[in-house]
Amino acid sequence: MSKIFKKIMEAVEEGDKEEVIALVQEGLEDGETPQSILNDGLLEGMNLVGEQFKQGTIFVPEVLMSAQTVDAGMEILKPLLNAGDIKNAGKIVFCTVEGDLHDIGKKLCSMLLQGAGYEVIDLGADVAVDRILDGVKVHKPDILAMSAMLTTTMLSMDTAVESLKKEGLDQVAVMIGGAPLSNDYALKIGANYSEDAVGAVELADRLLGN
Ligand code: B12
Repeated sequence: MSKIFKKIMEAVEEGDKEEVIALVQEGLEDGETPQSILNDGLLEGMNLVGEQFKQGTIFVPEVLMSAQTVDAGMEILKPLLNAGDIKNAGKIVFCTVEGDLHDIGKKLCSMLLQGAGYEVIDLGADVAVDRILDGVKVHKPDILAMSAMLTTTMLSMDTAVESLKKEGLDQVAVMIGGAPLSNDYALKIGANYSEDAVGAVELADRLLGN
């Protein structure tokens, strides 16, 4: 592995935002691709952090600092990952569901979807079902995308899909994702699932026939 990726992973682990920003820029100057800086540097770093969190060797404040470094790195990469395509593939309203603050996965999916020509309206994290319905009414998207990272919060996706039906808004396709979700759960609630950001683009393309 290139040295720069290892340095980025370490800086993410240490929650050192300034260092991550400097290293991402250095990587780009050295000719590394935005995709590899994202996957082999920032997200690999976040994986390490996730492992340590799981083992109980670090806690929420440290994870949050690391998450912020990934966010800062993604901000630099975003325009580069989006540069390829300007076609209008469709409109997507995206959110993380109520009670859930995890938004890195959502941001990453949004970035790649935008890169593939989708207009993404990001409602943010911790979004209640009422606000999701309002978002669908106001923006009239082709797809509603919802993210959840907690087994407790994913359950509100079912309520959201049911509420769309009740309000006669079920012409919108629904796609869901996040670590605790599965294809089985998606089928059960009448939604579509993909496990990662590349898959999110493929799924959106398939749903809209792009
Ligand atoms: C970062 C993080 C945090 C940060 C979040 C910061 C932020 N701004 O996002 C902070 C510190 C706030 C946090 C808090 C908590 N967290 Co947390 N967190 C994580 C961690 C380490 C990484 C998540 C992440 O960002 N991964 C990187 C991104 C890129 O991956 P991703 O989110 O999975 O997204 C990808 C796919 O899932 C998919 N995807 C995601 N969304 C969507 C949507 C669609 C439509 C599609 C198609 C695809 C898709 O595509 C993405 C890209 O490939 C995970 C551990 C882990 N390994 O996942 C725990 C984890 C999710 N957290 C966990 C827990 C328990 C918590 C807390 C309850 C801890 C506490 N005691 O307070 C709180 C809850 C706060 C809340 N109310 O939300 C647990 C969840 C357990 C469970 N099954 O419910 C995990 C799994 C850790 C663990 N092993 O215990 N956390």
